[in-house]
Amino acid sequence: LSLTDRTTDIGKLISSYLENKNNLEDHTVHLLFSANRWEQVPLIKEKLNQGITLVVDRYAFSGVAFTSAKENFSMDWCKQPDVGLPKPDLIVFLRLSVLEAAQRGDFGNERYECSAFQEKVLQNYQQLMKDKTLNWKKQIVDASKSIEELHNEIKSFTEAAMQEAQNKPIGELWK
Ligand code: 2DT
Ligand code: MG
Repeated sequence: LSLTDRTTDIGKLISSYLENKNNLEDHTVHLLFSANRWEQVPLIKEKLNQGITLVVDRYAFSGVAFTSAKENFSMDWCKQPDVGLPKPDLIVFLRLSVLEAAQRGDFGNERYECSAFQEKVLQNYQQLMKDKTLNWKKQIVDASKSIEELHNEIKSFTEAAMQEAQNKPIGELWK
């Protein structure tokens, strides 16, 4: 499951913002990213209640890390719209240096894809990872490996988390 879902009405607004085709006020776009998650919560809950494991890209952590990299946005303010979202059972940070990311296809075409901003975002992630109420995978994963290697590595430690989550109710994020 990909969050951001760029196909909904809200997702399309976000997508053109990221492609620099429109401009949105900073608070507004932050709230739209959050709304884009909330609109998927019924589906997320339905799947989880069917016993389906969801692998979600980015989620609220990117919301906070990216917006609070802008001037005059506190991390606390950035978290509020996402308070109460389904809480992940495990969060994995995949680390790629800005240099390597820049060498990958298409880097630089979208908003936020510039090195100085990405460094600020990284610092915000490091701040978010200190939160002991969340199950961050302690070891940061080196994302420069091949897809196959990454798949195997991530699979090796997610199976335990999946087992553990099986009989637990869905938690609430940052609440
Ligand atoms: P993708 O490359 O994954 O499509 O992300 N972003 C993402 C935010 O600023 N706030 C959010 O809540 C989320 C989920 C990160 C495109 C860019 O959107 C940023 C990169
Ligand atoms: Mg992208």
